[in-house]
Parts: sequence; C-alpha cells; structure tokens
Amino acid sequence: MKKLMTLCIIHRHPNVLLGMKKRGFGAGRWNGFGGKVEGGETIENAAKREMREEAGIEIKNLDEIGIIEFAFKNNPEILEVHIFKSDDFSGEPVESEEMKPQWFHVDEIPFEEMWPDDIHWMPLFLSNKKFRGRFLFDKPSDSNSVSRIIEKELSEIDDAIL
Ligand code: 6U4
Repeated sequence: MKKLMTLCIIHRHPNVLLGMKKRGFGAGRWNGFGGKVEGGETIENAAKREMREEAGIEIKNLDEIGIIEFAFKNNPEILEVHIFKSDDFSGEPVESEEMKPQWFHVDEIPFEEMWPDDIHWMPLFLSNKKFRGRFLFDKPSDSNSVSRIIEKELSEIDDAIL
C-alpha cells in the first residue's frame, strides 16, 4: 500500500520557509508544506495546491528534488513523499488552520523539532542535489512520542533519473 504525498520547501537563499504543523500527521514539528495527492491531479499540481491551502501563496515554478519512502515498523503502508523546491511564488505566507509559516536562515534550521530524517537530506536539498531515499521508523505514525529511524537509505542521484 503506497500513499503519494508532496512536501514543498521554499528556498530563497539564505532562507527557507517552513511551517509549524498544527494538527494531524506530524503535528508539533516544523516541516515543509504538503499532503496527499488527490485522484486526478498531478503530483506537481498537488504540491502547488497544498502551498495555496496551507500557506496562502501561489507557486509559479517548482522543481522536484527528491523522493523518499517512509515506512513504520509493523505497518504495511508506505508514504512516497515527493520533495519540491521553489523560489518562485506570489503572495505573502499566512497562517492557516494547518500550518504556521516561518522563515529560517539555512544555518538555523530547527532540526531537533523536525522529522528526524530531515537533517540527513536537507544538505542535499540546499545544494540542489537530487536524491532518493527510504527511512524506516520504529513507531507508527500516530504515536505521540518522537519516532526513531531504524533503517536509512539515502543516495544522491543523477539529475536525469528522478
Ligand atoms: P490531512 O489530509 O490534512 O488529514 P495529514 O494526515 O494531516 O493529512 P498531511 O496531508 O498534512 O497529513 O501530510 C503530511 C505531510 O508530512 C506531507 O507533506 C508529507 C510530510 N511527511 C511525512 N513523513 C515525513 C517525514 N518523515 N519527514 C518529512 N516530512 C514528512 O520531512
């Protein structure tokens, strides 16, 4: 069982736009913006829609920069998360019911309050290197405590492959 999801981070160097997730999956963590791809929409359009719904900004162009599969021990569901980067948007980020947006300097990204995988792939993301990966977490996604990584695969890939 695979669930297709998007994750979009605005990168206007030296800053990135993250959001504090206020409810649902991953609540209480800083993360990119995104969610499930709905039937009939492209992954790219889903990423743009989520940016509009969660941060109130209109993305013009974005680049797909990574694909990571997340799995949780004793759970057959796999989240296939497509990670996008953009610096081309209109509007000002605004707080939504789901997310509280905030700009962070790239040297001050709050990794200790993010998903534990982010610290591994963020350097590739920031230097525009494409990547693929797979992370297995010890606990199901609905657990209140922080889940830990028990298996990790991450590799930089050729531009053309993704
Ligand atoms: P809704 O539809 O709002 O009920 P929800 O279950 O709250 O969905 P959603 O749609 O907000 O989830 O999506 C979760 C977001 O978290 C997606 O953008 C993908 C992202 N995500 C999932 N696992 C992640 C992980 N390990 N590291 C990370 N982002 C992750 O950085």
